[in-house]
Amino acid sequence: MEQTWRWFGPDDYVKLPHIRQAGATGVVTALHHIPYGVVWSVEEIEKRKAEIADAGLGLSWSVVESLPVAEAIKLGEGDLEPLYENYRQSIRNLAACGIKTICYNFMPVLDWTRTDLTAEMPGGGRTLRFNADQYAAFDVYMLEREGAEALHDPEVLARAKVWFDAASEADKDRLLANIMSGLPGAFDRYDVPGLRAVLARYHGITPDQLRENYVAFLKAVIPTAEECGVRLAVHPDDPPRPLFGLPRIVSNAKDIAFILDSYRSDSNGLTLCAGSLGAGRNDVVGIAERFAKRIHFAHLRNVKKDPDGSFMEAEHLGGDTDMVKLVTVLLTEQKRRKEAGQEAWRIPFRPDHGFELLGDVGAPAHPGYSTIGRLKGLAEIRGVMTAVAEIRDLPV
Ligand code: CS2
Ligand code: MN
Repeated sequence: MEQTWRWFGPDDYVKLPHIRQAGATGVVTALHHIPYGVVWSVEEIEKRKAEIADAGLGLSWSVVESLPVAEAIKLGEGDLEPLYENYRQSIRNLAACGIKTICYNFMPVLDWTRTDLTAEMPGGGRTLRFNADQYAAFDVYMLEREGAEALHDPEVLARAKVWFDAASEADKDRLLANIMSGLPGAFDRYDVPGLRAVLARYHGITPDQLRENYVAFLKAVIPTAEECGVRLAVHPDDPPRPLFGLPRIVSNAKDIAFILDSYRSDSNGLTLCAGSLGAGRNDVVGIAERFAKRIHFAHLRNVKKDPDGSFMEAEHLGGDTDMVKLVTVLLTEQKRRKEAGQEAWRIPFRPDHGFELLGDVGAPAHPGYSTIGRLKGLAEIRGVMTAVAEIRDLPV
C-alpha cells in the first residue's frame, strides 16, 4: 500500500521534510483556503502540486482530502445545479492535473468530533477522546437543544450535569472549541448561538431525506468522475452516529452498502477509515472484506471504546480493531487488482490521527495531526504490512 501523510499546506506545523523523514511517499492534502462550493482551478491545484514537488523530496500529491461538499447539497436546498457543476469542474481540473483519488465526506455541519483533544496518557503523552458525558453536557446544558435530555443515557446525563455544574467558563469554552476543531481548513468556528442557527437548518431533514440528497449528488457527479478516471471515496462519519440531532448516514455496513449500491461504479468508492468505523458497533475487518473492491483509500488508526459510548484514540495496533487482519484484507485486495491487470492496484493509506508524544506535546499541529505520533503509527503499520506481505506472499 502507498504510504501517505495528510498535510494541511504550507501553514501546517508539519513540514514536507518531516513527511519524508517519516517515510511517506504520498501527500494527502486539500485546498483548504477555497470556500466550500467554489471551483478548484487548475492554477490553484498546480500551485499546490508544485509546492510539494519543488521540495525535491520525491513526494507527490496522491489523494485529495477533502474536496468538500457544500452544505446546500447536503440540505437539498435551492438550485443545486451550479454547485454540482462546480464540483464536477473541480473533479475535471484535478484529473487534468493527474490527481485521481478524491476523499470527501457527507457529514452535515460538523466533521470529525471529539470533546477532549489533550487527554493525558501515561508518561505525559496526549490523545483525543470523545467523552459521552461532556458531549451530553454540551448538547443538553450548553446548546440547550430541545428534547436532547431524553436522548442520552440517564447515567451519562447525571455525569454530564455534574461536569457542567463544576465547569468554569474556560472549561465550557474549551469544550466548544474542541467540538469545532474537527472542521478542517479556513473555517469560521461557530459559537453556541451560531451552531444553534446552523443546526436549525437541519430541522426536518431526516436520514432518508439526507440519503435522497446524497444520491442526487452522486448522480450529478459520478458520471464526470467516470469520464475522468477519478475515484471518489467517501469517508465515514466520525463518530459514526447522529450528533446534536444531525442525521449521519455513512456510519455502518448498511449505510455503506446503500451508498455504493445507489451508483454502481468504480468511481463511487469508499475511504475505509478504521478509526471512524471502529468508534461504532462495526466489524471493521468485515466491512473491509465486504466492500474491498470499492476501497480506494484507507485510514489505518485505532480506537478503544467504553460501554457508555465514549472512546479514545488508541495505539494503531492496540485498539478494538485487529489491524493485522485489516491490513491482510487490503493487501489481498491489492493482489486481486494487480492480477486483474489494474494499473492503480496499490491502495493509498495514511496513519490518520496520531498521539501527541515527546517533543510534540503542546506543539501547534492540527489536532490529531501530530508529527511523532503519526510517524510512530505509520511505522507500525509499515511493519505489519511488510511482514504480512512476506509471509502471505502478497504485493505491497
Ligand atoms: C479523520 C478526519 O475523522 C477521521 O477519521 O480522518 O480528519 C477526516 O479526514 C474527516 O473527518 C473527513 O475526511
Ligand atoms: Mn479518517
